[in-house]
Amino acid sequence: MRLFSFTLASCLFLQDVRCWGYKDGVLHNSIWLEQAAGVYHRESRKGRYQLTYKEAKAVCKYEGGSLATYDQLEAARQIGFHVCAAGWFDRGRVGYPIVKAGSNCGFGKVGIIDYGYRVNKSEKWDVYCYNPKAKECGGVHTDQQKLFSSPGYPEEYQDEQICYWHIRVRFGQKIHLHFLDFDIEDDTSCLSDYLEIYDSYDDVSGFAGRYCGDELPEDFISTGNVMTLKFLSDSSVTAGGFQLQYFTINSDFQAINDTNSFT
Ligand SMILES: [Ca+2]
Repeated sequence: MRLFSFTLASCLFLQDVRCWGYKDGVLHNSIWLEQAAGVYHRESRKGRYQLTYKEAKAVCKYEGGSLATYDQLEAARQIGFHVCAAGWFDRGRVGYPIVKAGSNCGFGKVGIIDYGYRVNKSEKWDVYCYNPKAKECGGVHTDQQKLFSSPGYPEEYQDEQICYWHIRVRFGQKIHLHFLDFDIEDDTSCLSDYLEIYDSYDDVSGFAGRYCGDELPEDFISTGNVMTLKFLSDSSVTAGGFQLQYFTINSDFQAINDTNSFT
C-alpha cells in the first residue's frame, strides 16, 4: 500500500508524463503537450494534413502568431512537446517533435523528425505556430470537486478559442459531470462551436459526445478516473458559454470493503 501511494504521488508530481501519457508507444496528452514554450500545433478545421504553406502561415498569423522556427520547436520539444503529426514550420520546412521513440511515430527516433525544406509549397500538412501571448484557456483539475466555466463567463466566450480541460481524480474514483448553464452557438452538427467530452486522458480516444445549442447536456459519469473536455469556437458568432461542475464518486468503495474483509 505504501509503495502504491508513493507511485501515485510520484505520478502527480511528475505531471503524468511518465504515468499515463503513453499509449501504443505514442504520447497522447493534449493538455500538456499541445502547447509548450509558446509553440502549438494546429490542423485545419477540415482535418489533418489540409494546409498548404501559405494557408499554414495564415493560420498562425490569424491567431496573432507566426510559424515556429526549428529552434522554437526544439525548445518546446525539450520540455515535453510531442506531437505525432507533420506540420509546416518556419521557411517552408516540415516536421514534428518527438519526445519518446515509438514504432508508430517518428521512425523510432527522438528529436525533430525533419522532412526538410519542401520544394512544393502546395503540399498539405498541419502547422506549428509560435505565439507566446496566445490566449490560454482550459486547465488541469485534480480537485475532488470543482466548478468551472467557459473563458470569460458569465460574459460571452470569444471567437477562435480552443480550450482543453483535463480532470484527473484518484485512482478508483469516477468523475460525475453536471452542467449548470449551457449556451454555445447552435448548428445542426455542432460544426461551428462545440464542447466535446472524452472519457479519456486525451482527445484521441474515448469520445463521448459533442454539444452545442442551449440545451443542458445530461450528466456524464466517467468510466475511469480521467476525463477531457474540449471547447472550440470558430471565427464568428459567440454565445453565453457554459458553466459546469464535477464531483467524484467512489465507485469501488463497496468492492474495496469486500476485498478488505477477506484479508
Ligand atoms: Ca462561433
